[in-house]
Amino acid sequence: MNSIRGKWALITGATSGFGHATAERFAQAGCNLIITGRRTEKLEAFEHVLNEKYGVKVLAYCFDVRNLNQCVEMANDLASREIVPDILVNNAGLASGKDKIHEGLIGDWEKMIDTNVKGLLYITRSILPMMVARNDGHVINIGSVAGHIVYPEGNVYNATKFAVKALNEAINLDLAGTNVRCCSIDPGAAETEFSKVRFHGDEDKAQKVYEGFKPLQAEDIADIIFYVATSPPHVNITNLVVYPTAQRSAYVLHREVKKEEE
Ligand code: NDP
Ligand code: 8X3
Repeated sequence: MNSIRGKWALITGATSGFGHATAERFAQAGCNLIITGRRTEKLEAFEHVLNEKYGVKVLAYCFDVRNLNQCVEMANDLASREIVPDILVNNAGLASGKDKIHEGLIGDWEKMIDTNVKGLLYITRSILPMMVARNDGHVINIGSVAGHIVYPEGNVYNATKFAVKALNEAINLDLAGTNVRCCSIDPGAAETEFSKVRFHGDEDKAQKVYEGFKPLQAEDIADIIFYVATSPPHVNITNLVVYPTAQRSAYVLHREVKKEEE
């Protein structure tokens, strides 16, 4: 195992779900953290918890990854502190809406494209040059099984995650000859705030997504990210696809039917 104790990991979208669980997993292992998100209160409270509970150094940057200037400002601030992230987890992302393409909301599409594709690019373009200059680093992109197979009403979300898959491959190709590694971790159904966000805050609709089966938990993905981040420097895991056991594809999900409904 390649220890991450004392290293710096930058995790975008650490206020909930995968990002939050990953920050906690990394902190347990003694890794210093740079955490981001838009919800100030959550981010600052989490910064405090990580620092108090695990004794690691934590820097919190509250901003929207859709804002290029703010991505660059964070990178400049890190550079002024002489911090080069050893690990970048490009996690901030979302689905917004689930509609047939001819009924989709343009605002939802823009949110997803601007966050999942352009936001990931802005962060990568701001941080990767520092890694390349140091000839060391690890980029871990959170893609999705939605980037491998399109499902009905997934349309634009699918397209953004296909883009993440392409960019993950592109980063690996363009970094050939350096010691900077790049991996995409592509989960299936996982119970986080994802569905609540997708359905614009409708909790009932969100809960139904996970009825009748055991979905992936944020901690499952955090463990996988930790495994990838601690692999030896000569090992480059470029892609991992992970489904809950009840789900074998976007089209095959086994749900137990409740007795009273039979
Ligand atoms: P959550 O909604 O629980 O977490 C999303 C995180 O991203 C939050 O911390 C949120 O923070 C942050 N975020 C969203 N938009 C922005 C933005 N514009 N700027 C900055 N931060 C932002 O969902 P998950 O943990 O499930 O999602 C994390 C990633 O995993 C996403 O890329 C998602 O597409 C992907 N994924 C999720 C799956 C699932 O089933 N849950 C399966 C496969 C992939 P804040 O609101 O504070 O800004
Ligand atoms: C999230 C998983 O299957 O809802 O990326 O697209 S899915």
